[in-house]
Amino acid sequence: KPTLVFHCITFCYSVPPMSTTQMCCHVTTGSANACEKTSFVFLRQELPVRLANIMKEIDFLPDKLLSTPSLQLLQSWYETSLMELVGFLEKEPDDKKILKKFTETLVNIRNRHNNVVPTMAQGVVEYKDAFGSDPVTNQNVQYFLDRFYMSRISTRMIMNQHSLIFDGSANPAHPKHIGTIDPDCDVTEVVKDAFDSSKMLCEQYYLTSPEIDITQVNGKFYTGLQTLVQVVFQCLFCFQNAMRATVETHEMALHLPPVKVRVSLGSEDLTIKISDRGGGVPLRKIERLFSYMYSTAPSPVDIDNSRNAPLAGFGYGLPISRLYAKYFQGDLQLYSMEGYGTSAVIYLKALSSESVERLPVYNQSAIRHYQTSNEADDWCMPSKDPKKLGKYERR
Ligand code: W6P
Repeated sequence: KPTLVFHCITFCYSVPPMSTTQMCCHVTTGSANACEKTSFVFLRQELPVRLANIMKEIDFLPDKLLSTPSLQLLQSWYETSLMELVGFLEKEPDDKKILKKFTETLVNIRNRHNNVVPTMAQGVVEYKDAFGSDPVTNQNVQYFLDRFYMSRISTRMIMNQHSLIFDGSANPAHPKHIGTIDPDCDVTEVVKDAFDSSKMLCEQYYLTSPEIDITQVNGKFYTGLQTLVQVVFQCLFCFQNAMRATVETHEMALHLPPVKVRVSLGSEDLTIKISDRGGGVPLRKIERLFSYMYSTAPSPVDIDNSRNAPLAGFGYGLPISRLYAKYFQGDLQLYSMEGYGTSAVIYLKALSSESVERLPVYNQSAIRHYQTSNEADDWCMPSKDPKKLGKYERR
């Protein structure tokens, strides 16, 4: 039975996190054949470990969620992929045909898992519709999905690196890129591109959009290793939110206040701050913007079909953007002033040696999270019906 295999794999290996430097040099160096072999030998062990680790956590989900058709389907994808990968363990790494087959398998696996996010979201919606959502469930779902999606980001990252580098075709538009990593990433240019794409969407939907006002501090080029997806994805969602807020709070105005962006490179952090004057969000609702359970759109299967989705109307953009930032030891935080506007701050590591993967580990401490789910909250809730304050009452 496959579960036994997963169990063994999970406990036989620990998961060593990789840095962006390693993703370019260790797994995936240059063009010589020997390196494809090294990468193959590494991945055929590493990928099953990462899959098995997260599958163990899926097993800890409440039965009511696990038994939904969405979750059943999703688990079957993981089982198939794991078995396919394990099949390479006793294969000969010097055989070119095997290496080619492995790359094809990786592409297959990636495609099989393309719809994991909307499928998981569908499961959560089904659960929420049937059993409701309370703060405890929300917290547990948040804990699990942060780990689950982080695991997915990491597996897709290393699978992509391998298949992009060894399928023999360099990216003609960006010959210097190593897979999805750009060794000379000009962050300001990337930010501008992300802004332009959001602007196009915004104009399609609202027929107007705010301008950008971008300032760069400390040097033009950022010469570290940054993954493009990482920066682009985070910026896109921030821009879309910022634009939507700006347009919707200034509907009657002739002139829209610009979205202000500042990119600053320090010795440790590379920080991108995106500020809008879109009226802001009250503090009470900020956490909810990052919640998988509260922000799930009614029909999450449409998430991939984003052409029909209203600008930034679907729920998973922000929590997943934050995961992309955290994946390489960064973060994404929101600071808002209700009545004025919001700043989204994206923190990235300035040094590639510090951009090390942040991976969930499956251990006793993680298991405990799934087991202590019914504790009562230890802070009192503000009452919906405020106490009578007599003459001090505010009107
Ligand atoms: C808002 C809400 C939001 C989320 C993320 C980024 C920017 C903004 N602006 O009003």
